[in-house]
Amino acid sequence: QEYTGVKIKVIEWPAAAQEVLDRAGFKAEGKTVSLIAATLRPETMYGQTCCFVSPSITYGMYEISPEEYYICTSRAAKNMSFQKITPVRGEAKLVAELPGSTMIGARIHAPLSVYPEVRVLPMDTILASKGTGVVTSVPSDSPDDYATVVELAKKADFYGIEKEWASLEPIPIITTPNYGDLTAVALVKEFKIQSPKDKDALAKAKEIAYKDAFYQGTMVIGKYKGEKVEIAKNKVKDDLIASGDAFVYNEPEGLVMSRSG
Ligand code: ZZB
Repeated sequence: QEYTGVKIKVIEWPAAAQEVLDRAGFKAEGKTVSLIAATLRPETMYGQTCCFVSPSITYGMYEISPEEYYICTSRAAKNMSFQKITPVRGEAKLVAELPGSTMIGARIHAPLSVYPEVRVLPMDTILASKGTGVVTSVPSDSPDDYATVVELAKKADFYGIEKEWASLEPIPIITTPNYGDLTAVALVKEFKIQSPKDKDALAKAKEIAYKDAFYQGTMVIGKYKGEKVEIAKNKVKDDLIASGDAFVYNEPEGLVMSRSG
């Protein structure tokens, strides 16, 4: 599986994460720290409204250069080390271990998003065995993301977040003849999805959302507005890579198969 690894820059940490980094002796001055979100939908990055981490996964912060640090699962860092992403083949230099729970509420900058600043929020359904364990949220086009932000906004206190962090409006990115310009919102309604735990319905909705956007979607935002998604997808990906905001991240085939059954 080929993902685009999108660099989501940390602007300010919440106290809990800051403490962990202080204890590790990490000095942030002059350094860029990014959460690395693995996505199959680079063309939707305009609509990022937050970035999800799992509260029950411990992430690693890895040194890519003295000025640049990536946050992802140790499994992903290992994979990256064999893809010329880390400086030494087979090695990923761990600087600190950050429990996902400590990062909730971080202020971040997601490249291309119409929202200049968004937050890190919790997603319980993230699999540690897939991608980087970091998921960027595009509620307009991902049913899982839309179901999750609705849940978070509804039970903000329970999740220990501010309601406003989960309340940014989904942004129209792609229009399709079947679902209009907020595909995920339409599908969550159609399948009567009530929560991020409605696994089967969400899996079906995701499948439809992928196909519908790819084969019938047209961009309604950004540099490739008016172009077919099929064409625009790789152009947006290439632009993100050229600007230094993303890189290609491959997931070893066999592992993906054995994990997803
Ligand atoms: C942004 C995005 C926008 C995504 C969209 C999807 C959609 P898949 O299809 O099962 O291979 N993802 C990535 N890693 C994880 C993880 N560890 N646990 C749970 N979800 C994860 O999954 C790939 C997609 O699932 C990725 O692409 C990511 O969300 C999420 F409009 O990134 B995506 C119809 C889907 N639309």
